[in-house]
Amino acid sequence: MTTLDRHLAFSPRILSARAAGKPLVALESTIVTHGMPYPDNLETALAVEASVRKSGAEPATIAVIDGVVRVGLDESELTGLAKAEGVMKLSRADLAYAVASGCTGSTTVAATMIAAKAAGIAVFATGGIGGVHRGGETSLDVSADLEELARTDVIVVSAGAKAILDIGRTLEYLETKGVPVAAYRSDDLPAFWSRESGFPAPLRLDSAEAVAKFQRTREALGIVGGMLIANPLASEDAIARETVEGWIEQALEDAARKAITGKAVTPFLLGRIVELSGGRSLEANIALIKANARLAGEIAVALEAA
Ligand code: PSU
Ligand code: MN
Repeated sequence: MTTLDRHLAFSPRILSARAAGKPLVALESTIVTHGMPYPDNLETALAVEASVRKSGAEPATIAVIDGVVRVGLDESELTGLAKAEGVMKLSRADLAYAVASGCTGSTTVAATMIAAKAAGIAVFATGGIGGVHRGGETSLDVSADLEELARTDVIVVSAGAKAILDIGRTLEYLETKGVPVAAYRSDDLPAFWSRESGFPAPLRLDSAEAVAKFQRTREALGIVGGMLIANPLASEDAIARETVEGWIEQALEDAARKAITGKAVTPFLLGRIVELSGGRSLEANIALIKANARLAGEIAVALEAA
């Protein structure tokens, strides 16, 4: 029993899924509170849960509510988070602070990985991980998501790293930390809204079973830490890299002019790009997180059999 256990609360649905031996998939909540506007955030959160169920797994959306790490939220709790303003965006540094202080906060990739590990959940779906920001070599703005992937044993399914980042340096960081990065059914590393980032994927895996076998082999060899499965968005939902790049450059300029820093950077850029794209980036973001949830469910099912 870890010391986190008394701070973890499982929803009734998660408890019965567990009792029935159903595989679980963790979902994060920062995408709900800071990643998308209301009501798209709520509709997406519910659709993403449905995607996990289609694969035969049970979704466990994670958030801190009144100082308790909640594993599995019901619709009214998700609605509360989706409408809430000023909710904390929690990462490794402040997850325990929120619990100790009785706060409510959403969990980023890093914090969701910590909670998933504590809850015994091996697979987690998100949209795109955080990484090294453009100019990160001077600003030192590097997401805590990368360090978490290095140390916490959870398989993270995403559409790669967000295109607003410096993808090359993000890959270098992951390589240094020994984090496997595998594109799903592609030779290219996707870049969130686009199918390609301009970088080849370090590894390629073509089935959920292959992901499960790779993970079980890592465990057998005593290799700890997470891995990133980068799932490219379907062609019909993806946006061309050149199109996205224009919006990103404009959003970055606006962020610099407004002197946006720290945790506020990623939510600002995502929100600004939704405006600049006339909602197209949001549609792609919704499609990619649903696809990632579906794949994560398949991987969770395959892991049980591997
Ligand atoms: N994926 C999305 N939208 C998001 C995120 C992921 O489609 O908003 C969130 C995740 O919670 C991720 C965070 O951990 O963005 C990265 O924030 P930062 O760059 O501040 O580490
Ligand atoms: Mn940052």
